[in-house]
Amino acid sequence: MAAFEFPQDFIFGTATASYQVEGAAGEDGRGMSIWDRFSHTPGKTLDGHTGDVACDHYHRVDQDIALMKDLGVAAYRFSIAWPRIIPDGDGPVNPKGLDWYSRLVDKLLAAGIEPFATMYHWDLPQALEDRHGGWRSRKTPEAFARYAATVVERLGDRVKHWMPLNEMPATIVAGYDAGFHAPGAHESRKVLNQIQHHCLLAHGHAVRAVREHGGSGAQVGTAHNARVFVPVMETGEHIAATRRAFEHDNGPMLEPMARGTYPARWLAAMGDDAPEVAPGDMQLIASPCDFIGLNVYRGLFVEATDAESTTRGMTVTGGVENVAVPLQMTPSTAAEPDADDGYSVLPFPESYPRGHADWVLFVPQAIYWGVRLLHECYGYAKLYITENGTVGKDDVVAGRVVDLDRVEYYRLYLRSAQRAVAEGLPLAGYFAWSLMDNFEWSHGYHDRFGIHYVDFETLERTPKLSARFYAACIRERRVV
Ligand code: BGP
Repeated sequence: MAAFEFPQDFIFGTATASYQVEGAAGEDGRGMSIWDRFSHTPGKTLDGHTGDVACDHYHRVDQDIALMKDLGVAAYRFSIAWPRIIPDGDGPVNPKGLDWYSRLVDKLLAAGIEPFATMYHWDLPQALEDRHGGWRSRKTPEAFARYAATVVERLGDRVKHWMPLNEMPATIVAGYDAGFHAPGAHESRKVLNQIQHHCLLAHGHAVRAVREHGGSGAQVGTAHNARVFVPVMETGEHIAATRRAFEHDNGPMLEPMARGTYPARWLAAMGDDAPEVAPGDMQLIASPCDFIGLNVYRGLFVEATDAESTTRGMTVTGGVENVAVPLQMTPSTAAEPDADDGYSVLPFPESYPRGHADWVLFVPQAIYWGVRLLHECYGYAKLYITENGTVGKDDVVAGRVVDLDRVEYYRLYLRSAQRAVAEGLPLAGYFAWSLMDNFEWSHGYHDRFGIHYVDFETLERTPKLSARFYAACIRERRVV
């Protein structure tokens, strides 16, 4: 048997998100999103970059599907822009917006590529932010419920995989606490916890919308950036400590979705800042999912400590001020761990290998451990890696991008995915982030994550070496 093999039914895909690639910001009745406002506000993105044009995926979608065919991917994860569907968030539906995604889905299916649709990848209609305070208000999950039902009703005959909210922690913490994402707010702990609750409610509404309107075979699960912890060495005590770190850090979001409760300890730590919960909320939030998607770029190393040990103080939980790892890495909404939790998160040495951005630390084991811990701690019976990739400098030399750093990243992370499969963990597929270089949020077009290079002057796409590498892995169904 060949080394690092994947089973025949393992899904290899690639991913993008609406605001990062589509462009066509003012076309076909699209409303304004909080990312339009934010990126057009001076000082919010590097060099004032915006997603007005982005990769022009909106007009070049045929070409992009051809790139996917060349890769041989079986699935494409894209996101639907809420402001294209319901331009002011909760008013009239814009048929032209729905039509565009309907055509996209048809084209994908004609190319033999399975559509995986994300309902929300951070581009909230600006009108909801202006009128209700966005995710601060319960009106937003209510509006989201209607939006989710609208897209599932229209596309659910053909789209069988749905992901409600991409990376809720990014919305909550990067958007409303640290402020380096739209809407760029800095809210109190109390407000943040309420925002978290509203995002979870939206998730629950979306799960119900898929059940109600999704037709037969519809599957739903969130694309979550659980904070992944990795034992510094794979011995019993460090693995146990890693599990404690994982549950402590991720519990405030994963426990409600998986079990319908907030962790008792988290509620106690939050005291008066705990979210207000209406009757029926927790049941809605815990509407059973078919899978969970994990967006994973790096992990954090954990070691077991005894209560006396003082390697702590380098914890990465809590507010942004406490972050001892590079910013631009979404902090969690957990409370500080206690000394007697018996684990410590190790600081990264300055010389630790990483991508061309501080936060993309090369921790390939994060895939294996992320999958294993989600499965073991929260009972998820099916998982996808919904995003994985790295940022490179990506120089074009004689028409080629020889991104050996990205190739090596993918080789190691894919081996880690294969380990999960080989050990019998229920990992069903993997999506490379991203199909092409795109608008990397506050870093604009500076941070390139694509396996295709995009010249942002001409919008020409060029496969990087990593695209050829990924295509070869897919073709041979093993890490080559
Ligand atoms: C994705 C974004 C990517 C990248 C990533 C970061 O969902 O669309 O462009 O920014 O998240 O992940 P994290 O928030 O875990 O740092």
